[in-house]
Amino acid sequence: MKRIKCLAFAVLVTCFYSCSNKEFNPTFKSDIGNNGEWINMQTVGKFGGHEDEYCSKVDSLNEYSYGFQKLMSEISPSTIKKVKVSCWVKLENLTKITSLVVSLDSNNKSIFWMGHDINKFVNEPNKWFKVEVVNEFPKYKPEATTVGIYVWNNNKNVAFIDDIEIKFLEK
Ligand SMILES: [Ca+2]
Repeated sequence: MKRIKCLAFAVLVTCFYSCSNKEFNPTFKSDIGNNGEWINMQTVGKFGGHEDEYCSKVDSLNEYSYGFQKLMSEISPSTIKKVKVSCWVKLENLTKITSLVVSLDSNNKSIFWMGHDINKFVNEPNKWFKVEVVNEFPKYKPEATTVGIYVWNNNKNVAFIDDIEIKFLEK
């Protein structure tokens, strides 16, 4: 009886793992400072981050925050339909618009570009707020297309960015 129970448990565990493997949602998280997927790391410093000292700062010198850049075929060989992005932001000035950008480039040509106004997620200056956006991608060639995700202070606003989390979805 005990052996049957063990066997049943093993089958259950195997099923759980194989079932969960079918779920496709590669996630990239960063509390900053670990790997090569992240660009513009020169903007990162001890500026008083969301949950620790470190975050990325954009200002009149740095227009683009730390962000994510990767070839789509390195994320998945199958087509990704959607991306969910969240990050934490702190703004000094709420009157200047700052954007969270999601873009696809194919052979140095833009095939998708969306600049989300992050100010509408922020109620007070100099406090951390969470920004969440979803984008649907157009058709693209995974082996020739690069995704880019970052904050752009097109108005030279001072903004702090931390804890970018990216989920790619098949549907
Ligand atoms: Ca941080």
